[in-house]
Amino acid sequence: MPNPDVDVLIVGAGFAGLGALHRLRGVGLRARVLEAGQGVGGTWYWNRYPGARCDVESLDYSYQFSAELQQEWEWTERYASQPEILRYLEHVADRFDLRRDIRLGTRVSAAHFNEGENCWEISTTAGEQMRARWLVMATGCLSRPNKPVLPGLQDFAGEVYHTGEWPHTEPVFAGKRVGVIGTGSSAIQSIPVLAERAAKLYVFQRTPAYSVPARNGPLDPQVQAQVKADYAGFRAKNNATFGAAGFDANEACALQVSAEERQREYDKRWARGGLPFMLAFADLILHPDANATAAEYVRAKIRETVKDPAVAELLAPYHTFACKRLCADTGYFETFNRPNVTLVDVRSHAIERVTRTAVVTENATYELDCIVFATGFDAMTGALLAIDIHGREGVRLKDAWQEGPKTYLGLATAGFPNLFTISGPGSPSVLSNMVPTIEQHVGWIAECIGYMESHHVRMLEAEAGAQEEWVAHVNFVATQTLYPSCNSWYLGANVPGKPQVFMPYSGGFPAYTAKCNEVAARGYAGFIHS
Ligand code: NA7
Repeated sequence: MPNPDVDVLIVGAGFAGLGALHRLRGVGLRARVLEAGQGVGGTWYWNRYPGARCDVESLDYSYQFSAELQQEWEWTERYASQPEILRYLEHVADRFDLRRDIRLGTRVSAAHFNEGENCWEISTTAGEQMRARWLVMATGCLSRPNKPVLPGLQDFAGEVYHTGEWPHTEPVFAGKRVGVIGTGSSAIQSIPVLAERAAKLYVFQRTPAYSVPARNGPLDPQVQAQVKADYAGFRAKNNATFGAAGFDANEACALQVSAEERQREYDKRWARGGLPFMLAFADLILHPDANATAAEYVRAKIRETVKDPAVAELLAPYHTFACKRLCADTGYFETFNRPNVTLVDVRSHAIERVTRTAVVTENATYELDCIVFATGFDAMTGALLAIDIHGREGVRLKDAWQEGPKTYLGLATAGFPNLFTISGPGSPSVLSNMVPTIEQHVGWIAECIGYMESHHVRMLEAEAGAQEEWVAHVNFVATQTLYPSCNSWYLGANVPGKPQVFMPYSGGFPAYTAKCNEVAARGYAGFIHS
């Protein structure tokens, strides 16, 4: 097969893949998307567990590439639910006629770079083969479920679910004893809903989470109209912030203000709800003493909310505030006041095994009809490394990243020509509002490929030296924060055996964007082209 089937092959049809297809068409390239799911939507296709919703506000968590789309789409809630976001992405696929270039139900199993012909040879699990000059991995940061290996799980006679692979037909929990394993964002969203549906709910907690009330509700039509009156201005303002979101950041440091003023700031943000709580003071993720003030505030709220003091104490987190991703909830802590909910501390007595009918910890047996794993994801690298990717000289990405992912700008990896990662490790990705940062990557990649095609460049590869410098910079910036101080999925610490490297870029979206723009303006400095 001398000619590639398409110019660009995109893996994944979530926010990133759909956006990439649209933008690449815009620069005149033939692109095709391969998507494992039976529908578009990526994260929002798979994570359809009860209570699933975004914790970034709807008006912010949406595409900005089309002014018409921004005006037409009406969000109904302050934080959009999973079904609403999925409807939005389906609408985008239809409105921009994307579906004709998307192959659903097609899982990519391997991608090998053919050096003789400067193209990627892609294989699917169904045994199909395709060739493309460029490969864009839009495989998501949180798309490879993390499933703990529990002895005996295969013998469990009840139902087993993972929040990230939720069935399309909603399971019936009425009258059943349900066990949720995990207390991260997915658990915190689903537990209040499951508690209402199930006869009995056991929550198996290893690490308590910091969570703030989301204060979700119908989106005020006046607020929506106001934003739409100057959507471009709203985007420009938000894109200039650290996290590319309309979070209002306080410039003051926590310990430079009086205890009363600190309390007022925290109270104000707690009442308003949502993740901007973590921007109450500029140094919360930089200084341990500042951090401790926010941590203590949340613990006090938990003690106020949860009636049983022993349960409240177990739910109170003691690790660094926000160094595992902060959660936003609707009635999470209140749920533990229900008579049908029991908190099980699996930190002091770990889960030992599963039997035909129960989860057995070191000190008790819990008879269950259903187990819900809310145990998160092999984040940021899991979906990429699940594909057998071979670069130049047959080097496997798995080997190149043996000590942790190494990229240039989170966009490209030395030794893997003509391959781009959207929201790859080393880019702001999960520390920012995903949709604008995805769009920044998609725009940069489309312009880059367009430029290379028009300059007849057949091969583009990150320089090893430029990559080393970027990796060192990403690590340095992370060490200036408290992020590396706890065993989060940002670090890969949630997956046994995974190398522990702080993966996202913590220098902020504006600094990152400026760097990407500078690299492009200098004729793609740090890349070798031939
Ligand atoms: P997270 O945030 O990774 O949470 C997973 C939870 O599962 C967390 O509480 C883990 O405890 C727990 N876990 C994982 N493995 C085990 C085992 N083996 N035993 C007991 N408990 C376990 O995933 P989510 O899906 O909630 O959220 C991911 C992101 O999606 C979120 O941050 C938002 O960005 C959206 P641990 O803390 O590791 O002790």
